[in-house]
Amino acid sequence: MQNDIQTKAHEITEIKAIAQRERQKIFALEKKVIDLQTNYSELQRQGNQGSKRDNGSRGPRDERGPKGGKAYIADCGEHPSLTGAITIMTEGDSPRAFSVYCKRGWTYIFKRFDGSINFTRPWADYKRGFGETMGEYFIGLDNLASLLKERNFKARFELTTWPPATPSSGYAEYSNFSIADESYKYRLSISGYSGTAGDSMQGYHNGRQFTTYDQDNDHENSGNCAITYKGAWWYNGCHQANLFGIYARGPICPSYATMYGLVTMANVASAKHS
Ligand SMILES: [Ca+2]
Repeated sequence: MQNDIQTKAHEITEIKAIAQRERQKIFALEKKVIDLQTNYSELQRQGNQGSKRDNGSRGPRDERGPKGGKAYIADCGEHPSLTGAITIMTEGDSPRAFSVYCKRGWTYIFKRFDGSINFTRPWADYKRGFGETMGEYFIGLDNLASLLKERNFKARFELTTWPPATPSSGYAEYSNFSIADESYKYRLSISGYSGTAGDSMQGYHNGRQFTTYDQDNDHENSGNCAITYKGAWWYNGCHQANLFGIYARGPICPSYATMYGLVTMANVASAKHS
C-alpha cells in the first residue's frame, strides 16, 4: 500500500514535469509564430507601400513637421489651436525630441483608427515608438516617461465602435497619470477616473509594469499575457483593457481587442497637463 502511494506520487511528479516541459515548448512556438507574423506583415507592408516605411527604428515618423512658429514645444497644451504634427522637446537630465500629434491641447500617446500599423511588436519598438505621427502611431515609452515627468498630466482614452451597427463611443479620463522609466519597466500610475466608457485601467492596471511578447513583466505565472492576448500593455494577470491587441478590421469583436465590450474601430489616448 505504502509502495503504491509512493509510486503514484512519483508518477504525478513525472507527469507534472512533462506538462511543464510541453508548456514551455508551446510558449516558445507561440513566440516564434508572433515573430514570423510580425516579419510577414512588415514585409507585406514594405511591399505594398514602397517607400512609405514603417520600420519603427526612429519612433513615430513626422511626415509634415511643424510649419511656421516655434520648431519645438514643451507639450501640445502650449499650442491648443494646433491640429497636427509637431516636435516636442523635453527638458530634465536627458532631454528628448520627438514627433507627436496634437488636437485641442491634447498630446496624443497613440492613435489606432484603420489598422495600418502593426502593434504586435517587441520591447525595443515600444521603448522607442513607431508608426506615423499623422496616421497610427505609438509615442514610445521613453518619450512618454520623459514627458510625463515634466509636469502633472491627465490621460484620456477614446473608443469608438465599428459603424454602421449601433455606432457608439466612449471615453475614460484619469486625473492622475504617470509612468516610471525603463529601470522600473515603465510602471503605470493611473487614477481619478471619470467618463462614459467605464474604468478598465485604474482598477486593474494601475501599478503594473509593461509587458511585450519578448519581455514578460506581468502577473500571470503560467505565461506571457502579450503572447496569449496578442498585444502589449501594462498587463496584470492579464487585462481589462488591451488597446494594443489585434486591430479588428470589421464589426467583429475578438476578445483580446476590447475595452469593456466596445469594439475598437478607433481608439486613441492622449495626455494633457493639468
Ligand atoms: Ca508571466
